[in-house]
Amino acid sequence: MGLLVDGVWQPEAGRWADSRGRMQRPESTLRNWVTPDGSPGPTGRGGFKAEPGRYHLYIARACPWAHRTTIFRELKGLQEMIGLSVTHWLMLENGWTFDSAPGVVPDNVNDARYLYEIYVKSEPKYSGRVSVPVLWDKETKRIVNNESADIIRMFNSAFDGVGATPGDYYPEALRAEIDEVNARVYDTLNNGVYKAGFAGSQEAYDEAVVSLFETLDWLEQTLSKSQYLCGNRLTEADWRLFTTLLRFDPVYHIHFKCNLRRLVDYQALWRYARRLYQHPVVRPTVNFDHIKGHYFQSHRWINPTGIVPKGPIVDFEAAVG
Ligand SMILES: N[C@@H](CCC(=O)N[C@@H](CS)C(=O)NCC(=O)O)C(=O)O
Repeated sequence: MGLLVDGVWQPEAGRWADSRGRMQRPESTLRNWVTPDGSPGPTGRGGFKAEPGRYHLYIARACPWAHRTTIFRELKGLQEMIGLSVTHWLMLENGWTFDSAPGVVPDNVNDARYLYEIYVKSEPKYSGRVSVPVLWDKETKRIVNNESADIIRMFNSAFDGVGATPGDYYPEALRAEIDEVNARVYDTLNNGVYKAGFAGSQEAYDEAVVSLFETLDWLEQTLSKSQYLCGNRLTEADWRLFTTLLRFDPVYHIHFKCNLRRLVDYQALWRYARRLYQHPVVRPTVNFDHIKGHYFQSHRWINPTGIVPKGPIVDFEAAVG
C-alpha cells in the first residue's frame, strides 16, 4: 500500500502497525463540511455551501467506509445533485485507480487515472494515505472531506433545503445513543475486522477477534429485542454497521480470519442484515465482484496467489419473515 509524501507518490510505504503488531488506523485529515449556508461545520473551514451540482464523490464499491456514503447519497436522493466516480477494485502499487473494468465509473471531473492525483490537485504538498471516500468541490477545486463518518452526516441534512429526500438518520433525540453504539461498533467491528486481518502478531489478532465476537454477541442480544440498533427507528448507526455485516461471511470470515462464527449463525443479526440489504435503495450500491476482488487480490501479503474464492453462498435476498 502506497502513500503520498509532500505530494509525491511512494508506491510501497508499508502497513500500519505498532511495535506489538497492532494495526493503527490513521485519522482522516481533510475535514471541512458542506453546510446549508456555507458556514463552518464541526471541524475545518467554511465556504462549502450546499448547492446542487457543485460536489463530486469518489468511492470504491469494495470499501465499507465509502459504501456508507453511497447508501446516504441514495437514501437522501442526491444522485442528481452529487456526481459519482467509482474506482477499480484492485488497490496495488498505484493505490486506487480508474482503470477501465466492469462497474468502474471514470473520473469525468478531474480526468484522473489515479486517486492520488486528486489529493495532489487539492493539496499539492499532501502527506498521508490516499483513501476513499473523497468529497470534491468543483468550485474551489479542493477536497472538502475524506472521512466517511463526516460525509454521511452532511448528506443526512445539509442538502435538505435544496431538494434532498426527507429523512433524518441522526435525529436530535437519539444522538447520544447513536454516538455510543457507533463508538463500540467502530472500534471492535468496523475497524475490528481490519485489526484482526492486518494483525502483525498472534496477540494482536487474538485481542481483536475476542472483542469483535463479544460485540457481535451484544448486537445479537440487542437485535433480538428491537428492530434496529436504537429502538424501532432506522438510524445512521444501522447503516454504519450494515456495510461491515455485508462483507462479513464473503470476506472477513475467511480473508481476515474472523471465524469463530459466521454472520448466518446469528439469527437476529442475519435477519437484520437481510432486512437492510432489501431496503429499496441498497441493491444498486452493492457489488460483490468488487468487494471480493478487492480484498482477495489487493492484500497479497495475506493471500499471495490472489485467488478469489467462489463461495460462500450467502443469500441476502432470502425472505426476512
Ligand atoms: N476513516 C476513513 C477510512 C477510509 C479507508 O480506510 N478507506 C480505505 C479503503 S476500505 C482506503 O482507501 N485505504 C487506502 C489506504 O489507506 O491507503 C473513512 O471512514 O472514511
